[in-house]
Amino acid sequence: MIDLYFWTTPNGYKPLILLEESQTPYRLRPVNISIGEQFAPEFLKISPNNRMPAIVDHEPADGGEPVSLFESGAILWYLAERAGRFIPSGLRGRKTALEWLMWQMGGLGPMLGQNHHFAHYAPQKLPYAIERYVKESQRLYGVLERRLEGRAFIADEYSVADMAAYPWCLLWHRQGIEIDEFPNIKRWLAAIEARPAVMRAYALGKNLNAVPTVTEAAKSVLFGQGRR
Ligand SMILES: N[C@@H](CCC(=O)N[C@@H](CS)C(=O)NCC(=O)O)C(=O)O
Repeated sequence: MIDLYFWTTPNGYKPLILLEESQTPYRLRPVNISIGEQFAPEFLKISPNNRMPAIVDHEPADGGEPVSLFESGAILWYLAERAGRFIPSGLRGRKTALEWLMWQMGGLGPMLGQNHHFAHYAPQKLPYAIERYVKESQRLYGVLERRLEGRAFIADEYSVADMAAYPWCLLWHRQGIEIDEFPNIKRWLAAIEARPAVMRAYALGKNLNAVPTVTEAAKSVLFGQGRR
């Protein structure tokens, strides 16, 4: 059994998609980051970075004590290895899934996160910051568009790399992106959106929380945290 510490944001959906795809038994443990539940001492023991998602695996493969993990990329990789699915086999397929997973974690996710911040949440509209992150987002969409040319998925089969990038690219309309300029991404988004496991994951999320995470009240919880 896996406990998934989750809220309805792109990073949260990544492991939820994998758990649904692999039909791994799990319990959803909501962490409402809009009201500060990420600072609960019990949660910080699992996720010292005060961010969700995080998991606890109560039945790790080595038969030992429960294992906890934070960082969505590490969680995806761990759960995929545990399920024996969604990491291509062979040295080359495996390295491709890993490099695009790292690309999402180190590039696409953080840049789109800053894009959202400056375009939608910052108290001042700072043209330089908005333009910088929209342009960087467009560059990254260009990289993904070229990668998907002649390929159904990011690696040669549906993998953790797709599960990492999809929840972020799904929000293209909030990122200064014209999706018609990226036909391969548009086709890839539609293919993933139609997967029953992905539909189940988003239905679960909507059921848990239909309100946007970054409300006016949430801004003071989420932004400007500084050193605690
Ligand atoms: N690199 C981390 C980022 C996780 C992250 O930023 N989570 C956000 C929501 S998307 C969060 O929990 N924020 C709570 C906070 O800012 O206090 C991952 O991929 O897991």
